[in-house]
Amino acid sequence: MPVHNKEIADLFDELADLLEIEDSNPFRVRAYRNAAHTIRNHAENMADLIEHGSDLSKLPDIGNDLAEKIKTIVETGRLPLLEKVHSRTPAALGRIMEIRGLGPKRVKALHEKLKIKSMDDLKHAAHTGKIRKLDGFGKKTEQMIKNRVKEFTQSEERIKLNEAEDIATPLRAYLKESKGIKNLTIAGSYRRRKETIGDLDILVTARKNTDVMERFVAYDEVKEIISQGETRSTIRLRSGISVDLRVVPEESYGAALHYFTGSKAHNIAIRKMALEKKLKLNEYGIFRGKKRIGGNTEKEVYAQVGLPYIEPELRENRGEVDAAKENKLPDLVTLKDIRGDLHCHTKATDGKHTLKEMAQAATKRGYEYFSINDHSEHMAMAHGLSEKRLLEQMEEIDRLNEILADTVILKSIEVDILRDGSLDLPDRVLKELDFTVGAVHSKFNLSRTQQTERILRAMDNPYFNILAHPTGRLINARTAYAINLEKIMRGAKERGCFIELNAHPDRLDLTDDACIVAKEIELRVAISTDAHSISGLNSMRFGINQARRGWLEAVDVINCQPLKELKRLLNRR
Ligand code: DGT
Ligand code: CA
Ligand code: CA
Repeated sequence: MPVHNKEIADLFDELADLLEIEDSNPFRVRAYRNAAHTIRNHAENMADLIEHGSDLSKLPDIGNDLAEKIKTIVETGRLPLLEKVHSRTPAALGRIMEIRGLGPKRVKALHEKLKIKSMDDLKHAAHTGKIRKLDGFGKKTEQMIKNRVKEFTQSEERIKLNEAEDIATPLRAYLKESKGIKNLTIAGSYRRRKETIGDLDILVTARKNTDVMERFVAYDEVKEIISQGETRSTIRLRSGISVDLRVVPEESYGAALHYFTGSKAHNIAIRKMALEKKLKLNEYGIFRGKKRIGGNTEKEVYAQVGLPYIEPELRENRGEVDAAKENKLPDLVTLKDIRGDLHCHTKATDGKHTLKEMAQAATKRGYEYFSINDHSEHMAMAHGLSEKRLLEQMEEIDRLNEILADTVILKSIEVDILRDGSLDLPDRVLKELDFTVGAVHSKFNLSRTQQTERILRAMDNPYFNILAHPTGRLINARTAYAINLEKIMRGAKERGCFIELNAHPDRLDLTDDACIVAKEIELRVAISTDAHSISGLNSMRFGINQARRGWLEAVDVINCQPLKELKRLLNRR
């Protein structure tokens, strides 16, 4: 089994964390972190490079010593130095340090004073009131630890949709090579495009002589075969995720697809409708008595219970069955409906590509318009745009707009919402832009009321247009800050502002439920990628997935409108 770059990078990151807890030389810690970053983001596999005799020490941040270590990992799967460190400092401490707010010093104190060696030890110490008694800790920290440990253990089990795709795509290609394969669909929450996935559910139809089951359990990435049968097997992959494979007869494909796509609650609602019609519905088909009356396609399943086809993203039993009965299903937004991106960064701040490169990429995607929203100067980060540099960027946009025939670049900024709700650029600058995107990047710990008021104050500014990543959450990494989102959404609607659905797969901020609320109160949404590079523009499809789960139609999305209409919407004056 070839070792993946991610696995190598994870080992170096863990080493850096543990060394940091041990108070090791900061340069050494940094060196391992940088190496991890390089390896993680390198396009070619380290294993392949070594096999082809490439000199790894030529890579950025990799010296001879690190090149040797990488070689050892590729050859043996082990990093001996890390094992040595484990004998002094338990591995779990590295994971504990991922709890936001606990730095290396405090993790060290927890280890030394309370003998904490695992997440469970930490949980126990927090729940028995031991942590608050330590120097440098208090009741608040103890409560924070209790909450975070809970989140942490819950989030561990589900992976983000983009991570699931990275795992599913090569597996799908591999299985497709099997003998006699006909259909193959990844069903379950993956097909419903949920933001996180518990496990993968693969459904296959194949000819009798197929070897798909044998191939499945022999996949290179298998860590453990949990069960193996003729029509159903389950494996766990090295990444930790489990995968179910079911092989069904051709004529059951639609019924099985419906069943294994779920959700369970949706299935139960549909099965109830079948029962009311004295029909039986299961994964093999839809039956009247013993007679099969459908099940080849999902459409047949729905038709037999008297419903139109329901898109997978809607199948959560959140009103879609009633809407289908009344023929009031939404006409869900698609990627094709998107006419532009309203949140992108360039090299001028923390992006990777130039304005021109980003503009060309937008044109290539067929966008009618797109905007540049670099950070403003006062945001707590390096290279924010000063007023002067922003004006220069605006001039460059004017020049580019003269030569770019197909895509209009809109002038914008990601303006920072300060503690008191004021914006970090003066109105005289903001008014020169086509529109603004505003966001919270600091003071996440305000009370719910204060945070809500802060954002409403910001939207009082007549130059504020779109609230970016409204809750600040990072999936599996950072919970939303405390806000009354509905109040903010109603406030946005009253003021003529809009709300962003940030399409980055780490954010997907708004949630699907929040999109449903936005639609209810008729607040329109901007689906934006927050791209920091050309490839970042590709995240749009994740935003579309989430918007569809949130029942949004093209009319609900401002960047599905033609430029003229968009400009009208963004003009509050
Ligand atoms: P996940 O894996 O937690 O992200 O969510 P799902 O929806 O993929 O759930 P999973 O993998 O447990 O099951 C896949 C589908 O199989 C599920 O969406 C619906 C169907 N299913 C599983 N168990 C039941 C059940 O007890 N009753 C019914 N009606 N359907 C079920
Ligand atoms: Ca699943
Ligand atoms: Ca499953």
